[in-house]
Amino acid sequence: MKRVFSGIQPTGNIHIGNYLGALKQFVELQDNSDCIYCIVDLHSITVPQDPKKLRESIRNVAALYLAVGVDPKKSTVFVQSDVPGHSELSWILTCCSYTGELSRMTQFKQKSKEKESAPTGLFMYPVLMAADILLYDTQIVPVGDDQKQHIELTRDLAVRINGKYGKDTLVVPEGKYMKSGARIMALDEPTNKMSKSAENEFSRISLLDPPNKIKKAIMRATTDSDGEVRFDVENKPGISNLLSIYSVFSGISIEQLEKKYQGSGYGDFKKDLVEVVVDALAPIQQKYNDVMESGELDKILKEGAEKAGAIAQKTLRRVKENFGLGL
Ligand code: ATP
Ligand code: LTN
Repeated sequence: MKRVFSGIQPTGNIHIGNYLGALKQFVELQDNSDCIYCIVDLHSITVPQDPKKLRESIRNVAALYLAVGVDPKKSTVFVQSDVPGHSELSWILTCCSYTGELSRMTQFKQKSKEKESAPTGLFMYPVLMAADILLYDTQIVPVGDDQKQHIELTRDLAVRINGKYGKDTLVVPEGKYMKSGARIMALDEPTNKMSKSAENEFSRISLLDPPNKIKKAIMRATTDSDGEVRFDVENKPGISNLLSIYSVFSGISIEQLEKKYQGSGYGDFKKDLVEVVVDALAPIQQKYNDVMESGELDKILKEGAEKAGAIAQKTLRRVKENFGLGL
């Protein structure tokens, strides 16, 4: 079975972009792969976090993993900072990375805004992500489109290290992206990706949003003025984004949707979309409440960390051996 690894930051507000780009793949892969899913709390402290809120958010993301269908009997679910190997391998990889390649990372450039006071953690973020992946001899990494550059860096680091320290030092992974849903755009500004951290809460639909909030976000979503429900990302980014969301949640193709709403204007289309999204999220919200009430979460995460920790130890032993580190 192929080894799969992915992670989501516990920064709150997991939205339908995270779900359609990443989480949905987590669930699909777990029947025929050996999946490890992580809550990457060390990544989230690259920007300041409130300790109490962070701890809450970690449990919130873990519960959402289970709520969307990640099954702890099939997959390993754990919190990154519970396995010390992530930080350890991260240092070894740091010493094999170049400041030039890290400076070119789009996410770093966007988030640091070239400020002197940009946190060093933001700069090192992709190396820690590479460590997460390489620590488990991962072959497949299901992620959204925006992570492509980080996956490429991970591959470059693995190939570079294998060239210098022996070809069996690290497994070179591959990214896996959804055909549709890999990049859901913000509802208010459909040329930006939907984001957890955007200020306007109506720019996204979070998985735990109540129906009236979902309705407001969709009815307010930015569209164009020609009134035609047609998929055309270049000229009609707003409607195209809503069509993608409608299509992946309902399973109806975009062409069929275009036909269905021919001549009917945006109002009806949006009203139906509200219903589709509310219906799709209702069972997830129900399961989330069940998981939170069950009191099983801590046990699942503890067992997950033990399982992940054992795999991590094996990889680290091999890497350190090849680097000549330790006794
Ligand atoms: P933010 O949305 O605040 O920028 P993020 O991108 O850091 O947060 P993560 O929690 O790190 O979000 O991402 C989790 C997963 O969701 C990643 O695989 C990422 O590629 C995916 N993802 C994030 N935003 C979108 C989006 N708008 N469309 C599709 N996938 C997305
Ligand atoms: N950088 C990712 C989150 C992340 C991740 C990982 C994803 C951290 N480590 C390892 C896949 C594999 C993001 O989506 N912002």
